[in-house]
This record gives sequence, structure tokens and C-alpha cells, in this order.
Amino acid sequence: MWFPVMKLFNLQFLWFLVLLNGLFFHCHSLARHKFVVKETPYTRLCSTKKILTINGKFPGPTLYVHKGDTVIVDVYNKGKENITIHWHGVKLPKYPWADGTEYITQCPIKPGAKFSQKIILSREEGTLWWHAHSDWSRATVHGAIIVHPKKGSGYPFPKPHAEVPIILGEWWKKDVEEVLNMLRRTGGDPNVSDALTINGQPGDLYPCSKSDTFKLMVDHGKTYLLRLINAGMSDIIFFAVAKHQLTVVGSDASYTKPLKANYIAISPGQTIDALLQASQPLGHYYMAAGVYSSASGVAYDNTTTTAIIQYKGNYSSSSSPPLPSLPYYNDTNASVSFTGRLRSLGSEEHPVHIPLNISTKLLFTVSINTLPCANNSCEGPNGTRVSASVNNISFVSPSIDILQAYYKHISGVYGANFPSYPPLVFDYTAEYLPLELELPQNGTEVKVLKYNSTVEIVLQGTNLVAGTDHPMHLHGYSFYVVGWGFGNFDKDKDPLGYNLVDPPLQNTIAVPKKGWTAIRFKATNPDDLWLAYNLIAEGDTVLAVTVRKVLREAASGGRESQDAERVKLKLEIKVEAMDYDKEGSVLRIRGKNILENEHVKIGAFHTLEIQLHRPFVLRKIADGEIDEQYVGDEEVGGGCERFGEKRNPSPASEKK
Ligand SMILES: [Cu+2]
Repeated sequence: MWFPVMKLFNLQFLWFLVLLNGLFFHCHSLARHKFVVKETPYTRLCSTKKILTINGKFPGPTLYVHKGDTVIVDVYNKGKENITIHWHGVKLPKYPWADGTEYITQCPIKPGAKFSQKIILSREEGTLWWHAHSDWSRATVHGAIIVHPKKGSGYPFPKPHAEVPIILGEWWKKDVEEVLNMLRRTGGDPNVSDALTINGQPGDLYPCSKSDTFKLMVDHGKTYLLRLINAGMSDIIFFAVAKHQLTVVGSDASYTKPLKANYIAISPGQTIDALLQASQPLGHYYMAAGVYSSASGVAYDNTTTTAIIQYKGNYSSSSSPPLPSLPYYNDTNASVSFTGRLRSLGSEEHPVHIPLNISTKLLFTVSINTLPCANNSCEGPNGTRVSASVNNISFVSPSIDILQAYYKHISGVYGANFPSYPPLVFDYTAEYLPLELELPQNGTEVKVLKYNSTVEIVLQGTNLVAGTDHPMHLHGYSFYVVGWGFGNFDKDKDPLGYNLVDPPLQNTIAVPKKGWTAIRFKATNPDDLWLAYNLIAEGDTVLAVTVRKVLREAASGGRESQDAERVKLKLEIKVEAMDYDKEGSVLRIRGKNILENEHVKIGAFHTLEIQLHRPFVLRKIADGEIDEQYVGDEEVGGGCERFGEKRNPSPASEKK
């Protein structure tokens, strides 16, 4: 028995850009949240164990934001292990530093350390989620992100009476890290979960659960927006509500054309917004969820989690509420036919922008693989260790994060040779494939894309080891799912069937078993520090906003005293010279202020510093000495403390 160990979250890229203009620093007042990672005892299925939580909550706290907001989350790691927190589906335009993907954009936050993460919402609107991105900690460390429309604008559907996060998860009686450790030791099949959960509760069909089953109280005649999140570890989940049809209106924080559905299929990592009309006779009704498991011979959690829709009012509720009927556990058709019916809304306010002329075409095979074990001692097929790969490369986590290596020019951390096409062409979806094809290469390779390139990736599932669905997720982008099909992708025929009118815009997609999925996006999400590094030239003008202490005189009791007042002021520095410090991690810009203002003279000479390898701190230095601190945005940082390196104490604070 074996299992697609790493089928989830395989896509990791490093973006490359060419140019952009303008360098702006804004000052905002930002909403700030505190996330304390800590162990908390929880009882499920008649036994108690300590789980990792945020602020003691499972599922964790919901972040409520509006489209376009920026918020800061201060993450304190009071747990025993390294951790990162990832904002799944948040694009973080030009700001990958807070993405929270371990060893991709940051080193993990060590126990006892803190990392302030700035979360920049841009075009997302709907439901997203956050989760831990280290080992299996996301099993319990996760929560919803609800992105409301901008203040003053509304939904593209009648405003629901209430909105309810429905988080689908999994519960193990064992410690989840123990499950992972065992998996690593044996190289085989992880213990399947003991229960599925809805909002942290297994529900009535499990022992010791009934009194805590999640209940949604509804008023007859009203409409409710269910914000579904699949926070499970690896499986697509079927979800339905007894006697109630759902109307899907969004997925992955993008609106869809209303889609009536008797059940929903939701990939791990995906979100679906669905309207539920409370239009049935007063009573209790079950909502229920169970996994879709497509790989034959692979163990799966075959239990069913439930929650209750309970109508308010006076009535006598009969014995047991009705259960909805869910598709059969291996009903591939039920899974793909639901997903295949999703369409972008494509309204005036929510238009579609599908790249039509593709500059970069990529074909990635997605496979389950096997690695040899000494004496065939592992528990994968024939004593091997189960692995996974994209274009036959099994990702090896580097020792420091790729983003830092990129900015600090540290070689040997990753290679830029991720293949654009499968290294070996074979009949990917054939029923029987030679064993030697199962062996992947291990590597840490990135595919570098040009800024503004229009990219199509065909994700081709293979039938190696076990044909199964492959959930794939992209960071920093949503993509249009322009096509999918069974069998091998045909580059001449299949594109003729693409939907280039209203394909859904998603950040997560499950490549169907023995099939392919084509996605498109425009590579427009570079990093502003790279911009600073490459863009500014002598003669340019840099706009900076600073807070400056200004002395003012005040009369008090006849005596003169001096008071400091903090004023915000804008400078425009005409760049005369630039250099980098010897590590290449700080860019110094020198020049004269050219903007008339009350506190700084025109022509006053300034030095600005930009930290190139971490969330940026911009400082002004006068005559070689730090005078006061410039803050680009809110100062954020921390988190990455490899090589025994501590955060550089800011020279400005040293002086205080
Ligand atoms: Cu993500």
C-alpha cells in the first residue's frame, strides 16, 4: 500500500522580471493581528491530545478583510518546532517576503521567534485561507480569510443573510507529526485520518462527537453564503446538503457564473463559495462530506463527517435528520464533471483577462515515483520509498530559502534548470509502464520566467506507480483553467477545445486521474526589491516618505521649553550616486532633495538605504551618520535566521 506523498503543492517558481517604473513608499494605518502558535489540548473521538494551534483555536481565527486591504499579522512561535504561516491564494503583489512558504520565500520561524507578516490583498475577493507551511502542521494550524468587496461595493448576487466558513479538515488520534515521521521512516503509506471534520468537529456519525457537532441555525426563507475550504491534507472532498441544492458563486476568491449543484467536489487547498437557500420544511438537515480517492489499492479515510442545518421555529424534529447522498468514493466522473462546469463570472465589474498570445509554453508531467531503499526495506511498492515529481524532478528542500539565496547571490542553493518539457517522452497514461520510469531525479530547480511573459502550463498526470488525481497550487498568481481532458495532451488537437471566453480563475486545481489540465497566466508578480536593485539609476528621482522629529518651541509657565513633534514628510531625492555594501545586501542611494517643504531644504543632501534581501527598511543617513529612520511601509521582518544570523539591529534604534 502506498500513497502520493507529495502530490500537493508541487509548483514552486521563482519569478524574474525585466522592468517596471516608479518606486513608491506608502504610509498606511494597518490592521494588526496577533497569531500565537502554541500547543493546546483538544478532545476528539473520545481521546485528548495536544495539537498545534493559533491562539489556542482549532480551526484558527478567521481573518476578515476587504478587497485591497493590507494587514499585518505578528506571528509568535511558542511551539516546539519550526513553523511558517502561508496566506494561501493571496497574491502579495511585488511582495513575496511574507508568503510564508518554508524554504521558498523564507526560513522557518524558530521556536521563541517572531515574524511580522505583511499581507497585501489586491484583486482577490471571496474566500481564501491561511495555513502552516511546515511539515504536517497545517493539519491543525489553519483558518479562513474572508475577503469582502471593497467598502461601498457589493456582491454580484443578492446579499446573503449570513456568511459561514465551512472548513473541511481531517483528524488523527495520533500526533500528526508522528504520522509524518512514520511516513518518512517507512517510505510507504501514511496512516489515514481517523475522521474528517467540518469546522473542527467530526459530527454525529463518530463516537463522542454528537454534542459538539457543528450546527448552522437558519431562518426559513433566508439565504446563506457557505464559504467552503478544503483544509484536508491530500484528498478531493465531496460535500452536499440534504434536500438543499447549492448555488456556487465563487472559487478561490474569484466569482463564478452561478452554478446549481447537488454536490460539490473541492480540491485540497481550494475554496468554494456557495449559496444555500433555507427553503425546505422546518427541520434538521445534515450537511456531509467524504473523500474522493482515485488511486486504486491506496488506503483512504472512508468515514463521513456531518454538520447540521437547523431551522429556527417551533416544530417537533423527527428522529434522525436526512443525510445527503454523496458521490461514490472513486467516482472520477462526479469529481471532474463538477470542476469542469465552473466558469468565470465575466461581468463588467469582474472581467476575464485570459492571455491569448502565449510566449512561454510549458509541459509538466506530474507523477508518483519510487526511490530505492537499502535491502528493499521500505513500505512502498516492492520495498521502495514513495516520492513525487514534476518533470521527473523530486523537489529537495534547500537549506536556506530560495528567495534569500536569489537576493544574496548565494550559489549552490538552487539551480535554474527546471525543464520546460518532460525529459523523457512516453505514453504517460498507459495502463502499464516500465518500472525504470518510476525513478525520479532529486533536485532543487526553478523555472525562471520573464516579466510580463504569457505562460501556458499543461499539467500532464502520469500513470506511474499509481494513477491518481494531482492537486496543484500556484503561489503569487491565480490562473485560468482553459482546458482539461483524459489521456495524453495532444498539442495540435486539444488547444482547439480550450475555453478562452470564461474559464474559471483559480489558484488550485486537481489534475484529473490519467488526464491533463491546461492553465494560463501572465507573469506580472515580481518583487519590488528587485526593482529597487535594478531600476534606480543616477539621475532618477526617488520618492520617500519619512517620519521626522521636529523641535518646536512652547511657552509653559513663562519658561521656554522644547518639544519634539513627529511630522510626516515627503522627500524627492535626485539620485547622484549609488553603491552596495560589501555583502550586496544594502543599496545606498545618495542625492539631493528637490521637493520644497517646511522641514527640509531644497538641495539638502541625503543618503537612503534599501535593504535588498528582506522586507525593506529604508533609512536616511545624513553625513554618513544615521539621523533617523525612514520606513518604507510598516517595518516588517524577522523569521529567517539561518547561519546563526540574528536580524541586524537597526542602526537607528542602536543610537536611541
Ligand atoms: Cu499557497
